[in-house]
Amino acid sequence: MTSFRFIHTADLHLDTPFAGMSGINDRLRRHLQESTFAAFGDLVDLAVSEEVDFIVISGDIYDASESSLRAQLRLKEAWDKLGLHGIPVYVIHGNHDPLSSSRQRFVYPDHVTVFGSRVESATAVRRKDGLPVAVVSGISYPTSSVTENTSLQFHRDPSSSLYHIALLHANVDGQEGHDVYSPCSLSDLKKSGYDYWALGHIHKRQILCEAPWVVYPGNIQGRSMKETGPKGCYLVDVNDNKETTLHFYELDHVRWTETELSIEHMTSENKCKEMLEDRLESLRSESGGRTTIVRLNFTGRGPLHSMLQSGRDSNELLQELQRQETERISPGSASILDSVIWPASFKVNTGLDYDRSLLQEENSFLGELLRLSERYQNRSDDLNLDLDANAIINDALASLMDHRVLRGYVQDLGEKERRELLQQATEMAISLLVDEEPRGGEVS
Ligand SMILES: [Mn+2]
Repeated sequence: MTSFRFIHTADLHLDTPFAGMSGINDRLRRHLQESTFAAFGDLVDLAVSEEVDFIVISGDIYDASESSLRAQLRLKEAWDKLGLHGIPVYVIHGNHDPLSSSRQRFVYPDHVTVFGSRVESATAVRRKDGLPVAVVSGISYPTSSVTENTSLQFHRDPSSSLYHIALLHANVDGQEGHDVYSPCSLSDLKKSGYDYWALGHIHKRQILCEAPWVVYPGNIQGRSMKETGPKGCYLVDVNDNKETTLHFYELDHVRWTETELSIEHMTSENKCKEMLEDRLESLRSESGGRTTIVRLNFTGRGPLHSMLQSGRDSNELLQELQRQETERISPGSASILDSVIWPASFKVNTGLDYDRSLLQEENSFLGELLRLSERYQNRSDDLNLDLDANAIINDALASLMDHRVLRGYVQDLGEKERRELLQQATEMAISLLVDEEPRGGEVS
């Protein structure tokens, strides 16, 4: 009878500053700055109410290696509460909070086990009867940058029949958007003989494998528009036969999300604003009271394209929506902060409403431009088919490649982003060129 349950979490990033949010109301800013702590507080409550046997935290507890005193005090409070309920915690440090960070003011209490810079193991017991149920192993980052494949240091103890859990802060199979620290492959992890790889580092929740379990729980609180959707932790149940079941619990207090709006049937600025307001209200009713930060993604073709593309008008429209939301949450208003839907930004992927095929056939600069763009967008994987389209694109990018900062940006673009960028550039060129020389009847 060796069933047990634990919480797997990672990337708490306590005290994330949420810098760079402009135009934001003070109360909302405080709510944001509190959100990493609030999510962690809910995690502690979940551990208590679900009576887990232990918690594993796979790195990046703090957002900054020079962690704030506030973050450390709040963490200590959480440890104390867990200690009071007899819940042990197993911790590794990641690239954001390596062992080398100098400002650790508190010694961790006895019920919190921190693994060092070589793989170490501990035996976890079931709380109700003290029966050993799992071997928990982990390795911390000594410094903020670990480029060695540390997963190779994990070897199952062949003499033990206990469930084996490995804590590792790593980028498995070189996932995009995160530094390639502690690089390793899924097959490295599979070979180790461990039953459950409790990963951290990649903030997107994902189960890479079920035999063995290889799991990124994601972070517990989204930190920017790059981290959309529900965020939380996994509650893991292991039964007597070591069969493992995962249940995801949402913990985030502020959710980042994107919503798409087509401008196809929008005939005026006022209509556009009404549709935006309607959308924000429906997001509010779906939010379950959770503060939501939303990016409004405009698509489709229509007369409002030019307005949205002009930075000035679209900025004013956004600011107007923000002003209305700020009024809802201003100190004098009765509404509660909990149901804020904050319109943070616009993403404009719209086009002019024109007959593209007619324009494309024109014997003009614009016609030529459209044909080129079309060829690049539709080119097949056989790049040889369209060498000159590629050459022209690369030519156009050459001056960016000479620029120290822009070069990095261009080189990091994936194929999909390149195509999106080209699509936007094409639409921008079309609206500029069409506005320049109105074509009778072709442009509405
Ligand atoms: Mn992280």
